[in-house]
Amino acid sequence: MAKDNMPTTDFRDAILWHLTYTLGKDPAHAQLFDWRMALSYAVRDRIVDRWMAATRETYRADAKRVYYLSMEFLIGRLLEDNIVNMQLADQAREAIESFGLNYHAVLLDEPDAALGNGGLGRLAACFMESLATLGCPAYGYGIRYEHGLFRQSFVDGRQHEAAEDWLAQPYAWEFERPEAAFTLGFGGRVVSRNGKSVWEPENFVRSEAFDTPVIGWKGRWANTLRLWGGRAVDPFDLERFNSGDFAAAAENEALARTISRVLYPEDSTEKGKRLRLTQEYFFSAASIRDILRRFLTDHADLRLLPQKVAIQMNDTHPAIAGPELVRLLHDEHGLPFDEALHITQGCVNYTNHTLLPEALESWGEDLFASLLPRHLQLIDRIDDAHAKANPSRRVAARSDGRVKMGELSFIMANRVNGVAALHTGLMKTTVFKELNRLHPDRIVNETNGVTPRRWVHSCNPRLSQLIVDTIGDGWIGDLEQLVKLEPHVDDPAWLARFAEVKALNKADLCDWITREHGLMLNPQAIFDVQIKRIHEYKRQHLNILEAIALWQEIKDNPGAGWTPRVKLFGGKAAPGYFFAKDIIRLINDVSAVVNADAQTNELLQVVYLPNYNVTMAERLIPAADLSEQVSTAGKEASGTGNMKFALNGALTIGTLDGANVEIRERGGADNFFLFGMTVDEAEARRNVEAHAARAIAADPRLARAVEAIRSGVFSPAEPDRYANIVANLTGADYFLVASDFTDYWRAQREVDRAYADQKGWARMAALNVARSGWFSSDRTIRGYMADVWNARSLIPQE
Ligand code: NBG
Repeated sequence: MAKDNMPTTDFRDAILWHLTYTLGKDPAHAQLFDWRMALSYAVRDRIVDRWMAATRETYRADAKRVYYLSMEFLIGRLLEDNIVNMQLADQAREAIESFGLNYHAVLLDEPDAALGNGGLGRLAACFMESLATLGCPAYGYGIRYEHGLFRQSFVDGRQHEAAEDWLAQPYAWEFERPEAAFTLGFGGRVVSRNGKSVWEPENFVRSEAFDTPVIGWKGRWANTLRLWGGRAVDPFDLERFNSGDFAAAAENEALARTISRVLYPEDSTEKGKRLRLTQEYFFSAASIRDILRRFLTDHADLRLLPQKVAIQMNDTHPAIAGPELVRLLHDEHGLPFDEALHITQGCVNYTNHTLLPEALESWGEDLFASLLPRHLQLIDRIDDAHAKANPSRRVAARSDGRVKMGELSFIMANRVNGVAALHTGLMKTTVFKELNRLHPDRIVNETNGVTPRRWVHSCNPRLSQLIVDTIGDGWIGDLEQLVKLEPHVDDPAWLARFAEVKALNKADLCDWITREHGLMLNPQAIFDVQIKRIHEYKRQHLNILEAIALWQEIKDNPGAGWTPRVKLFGGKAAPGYFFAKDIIRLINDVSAVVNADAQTNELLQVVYLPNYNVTMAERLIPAADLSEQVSTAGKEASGTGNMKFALNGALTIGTLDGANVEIRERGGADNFFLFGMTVDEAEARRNVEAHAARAIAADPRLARAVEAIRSGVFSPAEPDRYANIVANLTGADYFLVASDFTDYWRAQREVDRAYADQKGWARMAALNVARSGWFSSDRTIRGYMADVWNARSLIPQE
């Protein structure tokens, strides 16, 4: 093969070409990495053509562009996604196998890009895919963290964190754009010059762009994910080097790079560090400049901005984008302040993802002023303008000595949205009650969704094939077509195939767990799965308490006809969240004791899989029978895992919280194991004196399970290891674990009975699949396009 053989239409040749000329490898010596990269480049070439066509079309149509600003994009692996969306799966597999390689091993060689913590980041990744699928011209903007979310392992049952380095190898999908860089200022002071306020920053950093194309289903449209990396303005001080101070010579570069070095691993917990605010300003300011630059290439009148630009702030992390845009329009482009504010408010929108008070960002004004002195002044003017227009009662972004990013985001936004119906309703009555009263049309609901390409079609090929065989493949791009499955659930032969898919998926998972962790699982058991970040409100400790109580009952009464169960856990705890880390350790301790009990281990196993990530979710979800969605009512904004499970034929045991409510409404109450208090009941319960102690006294099973933890049954070498958890469960118990336990136990036994009827179970699970088509992120994005962005698709409608 000679170099001028490229471009080629033959996919196999394209891989060989890249192996030779891009990677410089002789096929005879190529490693898995080389083959994976060569395959990725061959796929990428084809994506690039579509990408450029889409970009040209966006300019030609002078269409409104959507900008999705997010501190997190939890992407996972992209190779299979891209192959599938480009409809190259058969060609890619054939080509790779023709080289004597295992196709799956090549796909799995890719590092899992974890530039996010959990649901919020994964939602952003699903949204990017749906935006491309729908042909909505859009850009994702975020940070190119050198180290994504930490790698988790267990040492004596305890979480151990290690740095992750997805960029240790070159990343196949990105294009570096050294020309698209901005110099950003921090700190310094504001001076008055000719009656104008001028910010004189003290420090400067450069933002450098890295672009990843995001291809939609069937390759009909592609958008850009642009991630910023921090660079020094003067990377190297030759004078200091020459004088022998080698470390100091590179100091500027090291400091600048720190900005994009690590993802903050907190998730719905307290943050508030200077570096975090620096990161927030860094990526928001770079993105806003980029947006303005693009607008100004084709337009001169900045007043047209809201017609051409919709900016979505994914939670409050990019909230500084609002004041930054005001600053650029007013200070740098000379528009009057009121006009600058008005234009900005026409562009900016805000999604709220949590009501937990500890997760609502705010910054001490001294810290804020030391980093962003001009922005603090502008926030005061924004507050004043807002108060003047809404004189009834003052709600301000700056109050009590703090800058409150939720209030700021709301005041700056054209639309504010929640992520599930229940959550949106609660936003109106709790955190944004007063602002909602002032702006009753501003809050809208956009219930979350997930992309069916990754979360059914790719991760569950057997189920996908069965659905395709049954109703064709239209559902992959139009998930609501799944309703066409409904008549088939009463066909015994079809239902048997449906059950067979689950059985085979479970067998695959068992093999993998045996290979990776040396554990043998009972594939006949209910696979009961809780995978998500570890947080008190998500109540993994309720689940493990039930496991303890179940273990005790089985021991009391081994012959009572128990339905075998495997409880699988996965998830990371924020490194500084000690209670969550205790929960992890407790689950591991319980697992060690229960799995070693020969009297019960045919009937109950508890497994905590380390280092849960997107790839692991793709393995676990297709093999799950039962989806644990047990948060305290009112605390889980939406959940998206709950949707993935339902779509893959798992039944939910859950509370009336987040999107569970809508999943149950659509799937049918008969196909959902509901338990626990409602939001109002939970609120009322918290006011009952000693509610936890009462609940424990009223339920001997619960009392015995708590006592086992307290007395060290699972930590014999250190009986008081869980004193903290026990004190919480028997004391304040804000998340109402004790109060919901009895009903949870009841619902779990209903699960046992339902599962014992295998056909009945399969029917319920199939109904869940058929009725979950609404939870596609395509539907969600259509909602944003219509209600929030006023944006349209540029794919010609058939
Ligand atoms: C999370 C919520 C989830 C929700 C995702 C996506 C944060 C701050 N919030 O319930 O906890 O599904 O956002 O909306 O990560």
